[in-house]
Amino acid sequence: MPSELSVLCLLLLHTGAHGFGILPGKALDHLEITENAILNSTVQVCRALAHAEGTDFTFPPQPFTAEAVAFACNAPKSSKSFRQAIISIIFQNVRVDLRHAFNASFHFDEEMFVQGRRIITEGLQAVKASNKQENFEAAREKLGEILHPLQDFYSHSNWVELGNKLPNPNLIRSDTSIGNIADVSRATCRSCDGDDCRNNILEDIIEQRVLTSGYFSVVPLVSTKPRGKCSHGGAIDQTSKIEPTGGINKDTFDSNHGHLHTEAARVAIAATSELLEDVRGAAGDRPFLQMMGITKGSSKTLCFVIDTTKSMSDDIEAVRTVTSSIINSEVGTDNEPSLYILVPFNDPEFGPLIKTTDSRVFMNAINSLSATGGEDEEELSLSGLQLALSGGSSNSEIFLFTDAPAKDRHLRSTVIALIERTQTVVNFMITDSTVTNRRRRSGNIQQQHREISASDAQLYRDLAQASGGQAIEVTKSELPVATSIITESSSADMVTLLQAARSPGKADNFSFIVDETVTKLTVYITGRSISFTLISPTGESQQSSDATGSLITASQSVGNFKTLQLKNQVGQWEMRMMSTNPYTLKVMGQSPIDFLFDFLEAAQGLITGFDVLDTRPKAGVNGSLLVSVTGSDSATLTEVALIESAGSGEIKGVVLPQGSGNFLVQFERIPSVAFVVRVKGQNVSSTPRASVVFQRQSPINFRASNVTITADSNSILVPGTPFSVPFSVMTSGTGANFTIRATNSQRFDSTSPTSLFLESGNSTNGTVTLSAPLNTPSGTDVTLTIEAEAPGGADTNYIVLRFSVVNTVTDFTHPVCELLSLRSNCSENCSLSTWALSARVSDGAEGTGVDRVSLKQGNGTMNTNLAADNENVTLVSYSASCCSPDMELQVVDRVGNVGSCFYTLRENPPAAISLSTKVTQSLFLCLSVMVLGLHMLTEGGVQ
Ligand SMILES: *[C@@H]1O[C@H](CO)[C@@H](O)[C@H](O)[C@H]1NC(C)=O
Ligand SMILES: *[C@@H]1O[C@H](CO)[C@@H](O)[C@H](O)[C@H]1NC(C)=O
Ligand SMILES: *[C@@H]1O[C@H](CO)[C@@H](O)[C@H](O)[C@H]1NC(C)=O
Ligand SMILES: *[C@@H]1O[C@H](CO)[C@@H](O)[C@H](O)[C@H]1NC(C)=O
Ligand SMILES: *[C@@H]1O[C@H](CO)[C@@H](O)[C@H](O)[C@H]1NC(C)=O
Ligand SMILES: [Ca+2]
Ligand SMILES: [Ca+2]
Ligand SMILES: [Ca+2]
Repeated sequence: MPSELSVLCLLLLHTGAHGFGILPGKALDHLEITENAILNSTVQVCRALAHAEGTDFTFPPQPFTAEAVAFACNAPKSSKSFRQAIISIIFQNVRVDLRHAFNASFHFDEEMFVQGRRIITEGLQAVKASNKQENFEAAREKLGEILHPLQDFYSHSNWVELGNKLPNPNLIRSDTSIGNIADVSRATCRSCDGDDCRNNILEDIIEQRVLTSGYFSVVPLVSTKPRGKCSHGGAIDQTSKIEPTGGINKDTFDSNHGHLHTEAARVAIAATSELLEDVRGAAGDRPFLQMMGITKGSSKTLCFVIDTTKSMSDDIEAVRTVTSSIINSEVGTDNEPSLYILVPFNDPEFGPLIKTTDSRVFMNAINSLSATGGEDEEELSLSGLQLALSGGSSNSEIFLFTDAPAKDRHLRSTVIALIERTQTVVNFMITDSTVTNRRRRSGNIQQQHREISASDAQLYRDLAQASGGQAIEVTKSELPVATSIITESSSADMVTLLQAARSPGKADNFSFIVDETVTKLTVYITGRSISFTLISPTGESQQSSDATGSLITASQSVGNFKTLQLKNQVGQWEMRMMSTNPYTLKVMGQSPIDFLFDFLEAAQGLITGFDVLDTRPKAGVNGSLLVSVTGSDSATLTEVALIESAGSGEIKGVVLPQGSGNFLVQFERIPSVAFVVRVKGQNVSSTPRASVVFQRQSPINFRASNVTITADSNSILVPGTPFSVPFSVMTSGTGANFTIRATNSQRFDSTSPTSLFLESGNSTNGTVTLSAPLNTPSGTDVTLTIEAEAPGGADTNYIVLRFSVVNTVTDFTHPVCELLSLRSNCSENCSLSTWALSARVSDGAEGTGVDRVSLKQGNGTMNTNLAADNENVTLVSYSASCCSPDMELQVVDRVGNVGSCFYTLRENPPAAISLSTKVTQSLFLCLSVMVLGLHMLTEGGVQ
């Protein structure tokens, strides 16, 4: 055992973070186990891809961090979305303890092996189906949920006690035996107390390799534990006080089987890696990385929502021009968008949402748009926007083009809910429409301008402002310029330094801090006749009317929209706005350092921990945020404040570092009015300039509410089967009849109450029923927003839920290969000779069919084609140099069952010991030491 290595890892950990204290209990360890496995798997995939693409790969230093892994994957701009993906997976994992605390199947308690495995395998099918439809957000959520029981198996069952050193591969398969499960009537444990609990599992159970797990209940006296069965153990488990006393869990070092905690955690990491490997096999390497938020290029999404009604032909032409210019200038550069989304809307139709990673597919979709129909003068703009917000990626930016008022104004609060929850910025490109009338009598052609009315435009302005975006109002002829200014400046590493709006307008002073990492400092202003004075950190000033000053290096103005490029000067700037017209002001720059955050809610009851909110936080009472600093492993937060959007009131939180760049921030009070989140921090840079002070702000404006909504349901919808989502609503304000709205992004048939009477402090229940049509493809994503609105709209809250549609899977076996021929004429000098094989791959008569065949190992050339006589058979031909004597095919069917076929020229194929496995082994050791510093459970020892 290379013990120096273990010592090194331990030291690194001690100097680093101390785990994720905000999520006490077993959450802590699920978090570490999950993060370690994700970092490991991602490194493996990036290494394999680099190898396949013939590029260099350098392992990041250990212990791995998301930053370092994104860098090693040659995707430094993805570090923020990678962090976000990891956090999202972990939150869903941790949530299982809060949502399903007493459901034994989710924790492999009470010998619920079959039920626990069903949760994993059905969830795994959903993950694979979602990935296939590129619904990565849904895939991540489900992935997090199923990793929880998978990891618990190793702590709660006797798998490790049976001497197993490797994961149980049958937990991620549905057609095999899980093992020899103890009969319900078979005794498995004897009573024990303290140290003698090491040997409380009956000898015959161990000798015959019988699987069992502990019973668990927090209710005293009433116990469902059958005679002779093991208990979970620990202070709050009441079953462990009943014969046979004691327990077998390995959640912490203090647990009854705490001496096996490290071993259990080690196997849980390996099991997590194995499941991730299966997901990777089904998805393919690039889509797997996309699920993890790692993409080539800039990792930004280019999302257009476009009105395609009759008067829009000029606008569509402008979008075409801008798109082709973005594609021509950015494809192949590291500023290339990694995802393209297009949502057309018309009246009465809207959609479909087109999502692609291929710029040509996107360009073709835009080229095929034409301006027709639309009937009356209002169009379904918010329906289109709702679809884009539901199907797009979080933390991104949307551009909506229209010249008409929204016909679907009733979606206003739904759209705001989705903006807040996905933290997406929406920019509106509003043009006046020109109606050409031919006046027959005079023969003149008259042009009539129809400007969108002030109140109609106000809805778009309000939505833009809520999201921190711009509502740009220009003529059709100005649109191309305005669009290119705003889209071409968008980049994944643009950070917001300041965002503010005043409506009605009033004179006000704003300040922002520019740090050394910021470049391309840009100010965006919307509003009419705006005047201001800009003051630099050195006290220099320049007025808006002054074209010769040195602070503004370039400026452009079109319609109500103005941008200024500022001289790069580090320090605190000031912007004195003089206007009394409404305006928005936004200051952005490029910098790797940014932040992510989620609102948290402390769990009530026996299980302690924090859950991420899918709703608005509670107004006027205390609340918490999880803030993650991205783009630097050495940055730390010094201040987090909630700033009132309309004024200057602010509430500062208490910042508690949690390690891995995460911070728990606790606020005494969440404002009752709209607010933004602002962070300040320090980055210790390696350059001589010792430390950088930075400030960032969320562009999105958030609101809190006196209404709470909770909902809990399965997250998988089966087409053709009605699906119920029970929810409850409560208000701490005055009782009244609340309006209830339930909208889903797929226009599935749905029923829900339209109003509920709420008594103050008492919760009221309701149910939404959704039905997906029978022909809905597996992996379809649906977002359901349930809203509750107080009379007159004085207060609103909502919950945003995501479901996956998954058809019942009956194909559980992977495709198989049959070798047709293998020819070799290898000579002494392997580089001068070649070998070749051909094989047929099929998925059997009952199977869903071969979806993908790829080369997993081997340096040769592979070709595949469908058999002429049978389209269910794929023929593979392969040829390689004799220096590359091994080859492995990965074969995947349409529901994601993954198989592999290995062929070799060697007579005694070696157990693959290569450099890579050695590296993996050392990592493994390191991780097993890492978990020593952590706990699977609190001392309370909740399952
Ligand atoms: C919540 O209730 C308090 C007191 O009743 C009130 O002052 C506040 O404005 C309400 N907040 C919201 C968001 O409605
Ligand atoms: C709430 O609505 C119900 C049924 O529509 C009505 O009978 C009741 O009077 C309403 N209550 C209030 C406080 O408005
Ligand atoms: C809440 O509901 C319970 C049971 O329905 C009832 O006894 C109680 O009076 C209600 N509380 C209020 C404040 O209306
Ligand atoms: C509301 O639903 C919850 C959870 O499903 C249930 O425990 C509670 O009894 C229900 N309340 C009423 C008043 O029906
Ligand atoms: C890392 O991932 C590889 C491949 O995905 C796997 O074989 C290995 O066991 C993993 N290592 C650990 C420590 O889980
Ligand atoms: Ca129109
Ligand atoms: Ca219309
Ligand atoms: Ca199959």
